[in-house]
Amino acid sequence: MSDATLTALPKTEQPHPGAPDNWKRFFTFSTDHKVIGIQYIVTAFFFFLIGGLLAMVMRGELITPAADLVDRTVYNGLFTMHGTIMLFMWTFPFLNGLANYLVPLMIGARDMAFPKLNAVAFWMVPVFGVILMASFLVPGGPSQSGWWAYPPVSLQNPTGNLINGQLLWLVAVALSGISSILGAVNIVTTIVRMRALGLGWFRMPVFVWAVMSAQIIQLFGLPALTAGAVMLLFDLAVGTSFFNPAGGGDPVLYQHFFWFYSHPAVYVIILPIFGVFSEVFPVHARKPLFGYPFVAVSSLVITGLSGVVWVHHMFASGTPDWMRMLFMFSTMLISVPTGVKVFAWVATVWGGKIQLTTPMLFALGGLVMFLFAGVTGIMLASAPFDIHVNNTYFVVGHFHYVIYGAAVMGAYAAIYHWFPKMTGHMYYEGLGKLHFALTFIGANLNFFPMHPLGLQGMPRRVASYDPEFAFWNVIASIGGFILGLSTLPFILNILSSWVQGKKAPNNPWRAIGLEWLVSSPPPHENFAEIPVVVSGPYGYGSNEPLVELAESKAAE
Ligand code: HEM
Ligand SMILES: [Cu+2]
Repeated sequence: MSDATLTALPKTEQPHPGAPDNWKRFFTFSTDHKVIGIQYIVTAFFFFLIGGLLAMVMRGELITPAADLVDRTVYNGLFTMHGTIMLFMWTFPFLNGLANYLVPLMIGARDMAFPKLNAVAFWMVPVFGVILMASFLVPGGPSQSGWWAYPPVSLQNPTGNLINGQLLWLVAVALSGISSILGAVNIVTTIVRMRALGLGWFRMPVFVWAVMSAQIIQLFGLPALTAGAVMLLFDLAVGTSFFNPAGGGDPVLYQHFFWFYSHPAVYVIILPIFGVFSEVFPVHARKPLFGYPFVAVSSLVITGLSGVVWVHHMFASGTPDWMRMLFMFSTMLISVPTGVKVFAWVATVWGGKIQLTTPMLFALGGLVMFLFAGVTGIMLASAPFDIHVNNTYFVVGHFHYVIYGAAVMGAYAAIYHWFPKMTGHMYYEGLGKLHFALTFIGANLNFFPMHPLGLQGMPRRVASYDPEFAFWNVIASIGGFILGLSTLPFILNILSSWVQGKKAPNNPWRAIGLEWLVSSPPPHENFAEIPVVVSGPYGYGSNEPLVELAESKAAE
């Protein structure tokens, strides 16, 4: 090991004295990236279930044209909290957890660059989670202004109380921004500074590339979102007028703050999922990733372009035509690096020895749904079409195909793929396949009907609708309930196999990658000796060893 590598190691490389070695450590202020990773993931799933329950109530409401299950105010609170929880409490914490768990292992490091900061960033999540949930209890209930919180709606405060749902919402979102910035500083520093000897940029797994690209977006984008949230908080709580038109403020300015971050945010979500696809396909098709350097670099290209597309959310906000043209063009450009990735995955799977394990099924299902979302995304990027379907269910259909179809399916693929490594146990394949079947059928039944509904003109964010929309809504609701049901085999599988599942070998998939060279679950310090990497990450079918030290171990 070189001196440079040695000095780059964090001070925590010794096992923490007295750290409990059982489930209790997940309830401590642990600085072990693996414990923090699992803490994030489990917390995220807890909120995923809450967000899902709210969605079930909404689909229950929408199964009939009348607003008969909940009234309109409650419905507004439901979609606001559903969207907020799914984005800020589920996807970001989940992906941070995955990155936390995998990145140090994949780059041959013993921990993150700043282990204590890592723990602080995680423990903020339950704190702002509680703040957000508390808004169900305050008079007036949770915020009703949607997860985008546009003023002037978000400045209304009908109860007149200082502590109201919107205020709690803004505090939680601002804290979430700060927590994610801390996480991003840590993850980017770790990847840039702490790679094992020999792990040059073009020997780095695509997942690591993708996580780094996503976290760079957090660094430039989140300050805008957080500033916007804090300014809105001031307008709401102490009567400033940054965005309040009544006092001379500009509500559209808020939209710029918001979307400057919130469009790139979709790439913060989707890039690591692209990373998951890029890891799962080569392993379960037993082939090298096609066009590896292009797939790796396309992540950074997407990061760059993502910073110049936000106005496509404002085509209908009085945006001048020349600006619409510009942002229409930049939005469409993103399909180029995205297409590079999709092409590479298809070429990787093509003619491979495909093993239809649960992670592979989820990755393939996610890819199919992402392709569909890509088509509707390009349609939306075209300003004339977008203005036609703006604020209809077409948009809701599009982003749920992305966010459920690609991101949630990809998240499940990741869980099943790395579950043996994380827990040291195998999951049950049969339950996994049942989970996949219910998810895939449920998601398509739920989200496909939203496209015809949108084209027919059904507006989004409504609790009741014209009876002509009933047919597709019934189908969507049935799909929604199937989706809700699909989480049961998942939870059953994870809990029971974690407790009593078959013991997992160190490398159950015969995969290539540093994380598969350590035991399952990995020891506290990850690597007894930091490996020296001597080849690229996807050498399936070639006999090149990945690392010098591990040749003997890899044989087991
Ligand atoms: C990659 C992951 C993606 C995610 C997570 C995502 C998510 C979303 C969300 C949440 C919205 C709704 C915003 C609102 O509430 O008004 C939206 C709208 C939109 N998306 Fe995407 N999207 C993704 C990819 C794309 C792509 C690849 C394109 C174009 C090539 C695209 C184009 C658009 C456009 C133009 C709108 C605005 C529609 C409107 O007028 O409301 N999206 N997307
Ligand atoms: Cu966007």
